[in-house]
Amino acid sequence: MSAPSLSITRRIRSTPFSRRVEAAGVKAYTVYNHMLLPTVFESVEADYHHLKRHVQVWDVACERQVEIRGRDATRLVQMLTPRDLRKLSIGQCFYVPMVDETGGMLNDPVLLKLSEDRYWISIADSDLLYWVKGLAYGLHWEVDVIEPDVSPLAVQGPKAEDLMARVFGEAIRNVKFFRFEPFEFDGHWFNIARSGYSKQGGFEIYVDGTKLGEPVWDRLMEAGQDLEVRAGGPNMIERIEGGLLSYGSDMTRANTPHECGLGRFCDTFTAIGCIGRDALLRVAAEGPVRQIRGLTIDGDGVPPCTTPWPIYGEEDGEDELIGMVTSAAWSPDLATNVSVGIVRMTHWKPGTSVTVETPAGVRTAKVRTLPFA
Ligand code: THG
Repeated sequence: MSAPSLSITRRIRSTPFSRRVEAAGVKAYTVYNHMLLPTVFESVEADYHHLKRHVQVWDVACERQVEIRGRDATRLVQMLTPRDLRKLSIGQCFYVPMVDETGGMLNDPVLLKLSEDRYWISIADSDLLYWVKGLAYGLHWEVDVIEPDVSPLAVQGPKAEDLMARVFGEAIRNVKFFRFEPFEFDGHWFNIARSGYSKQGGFEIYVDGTKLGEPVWDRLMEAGQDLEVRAGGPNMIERIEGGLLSYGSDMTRANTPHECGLGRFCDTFTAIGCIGRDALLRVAAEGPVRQIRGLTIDGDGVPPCTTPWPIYGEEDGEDELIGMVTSAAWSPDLATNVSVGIVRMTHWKPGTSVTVETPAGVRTAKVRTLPFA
């Protein structure tokens, strides 16, 4: 069976780095925020090993920014999330659940505070722009809500800091986790954060405009030759090992942040003004009845999870449906299948034995804590 290919048209937006990504031999894309997101260069496993040893440059332009600017910007951003934003300072990033009026997850972006009246919401895969624009219009508040021409380029892996220091200077080493600062490139200033969708460490360059995309890419590739720099992308195996969640896969509008294990990013009692606050107060106090967990699945490598796989557990001597697996991959380093799923509280204790109905057959599995590694 040959893998189907993707019909690319204008609707599936290219990025300032797309020509370089193709020249680097991209083998697979996914679509994220209506934009190309490269996922495989050599193979998922080879890319995984390389990411954990060296350094990669990722076209993550699909992490689009929703910019909120104006006198009421802070008030509007606080409406979107149960995380208390009074603790967010200029130059800082927060990972924030964003919820609707029922407390359902709309997105799980990284929020950047650029100034007292200006924010970037670096979104996951959902059309958050329309929700925010609708609110701003309906409230008649003094804010502009736009998608600026900003394209993140991630540099990830254990050698990321050395590579970044060569291109942007030694001062990059002083940028702390989830902080950002402007750095100069050919007379232009880019915000650079220590962040990214891997657990291997690294940075994200918010490349402003389209013109400089290829020059930045080229400079990183030239400077990193002896570091074995390569093109890469968010890696399914590494992100599951690291317990990084994927909106649309591991969580949807049907889940509260607490079910997603994102309760530590919620201050529901003090987040006054948050749209979903009333709905979340009860679950924040009582806790959820199902929650995201890791699961190791026995046997050989399972195929990717494209529709949820049922999880069964024993209850009063009978096998009952107690959850579903939403992402899975074979982990070469852990020598088992690692997966993410949502599990009912009766079975969510780490170490609990369950069975998972995978396309490769029914498998025994064990509930684990996230992250795996
Ligand atoms: N970087 C930026 N934008 C993004 C992502 C990113 N937008 C889309 C997507 N990724 C949003 N989802 C996540 C998920 C996890 C993290 C960041 C964005 C993350 N989590 C860390 C963790 O869970 O260990 C740290 C969270 C913390 O401690 O604050 O980094 O990757 N720009």
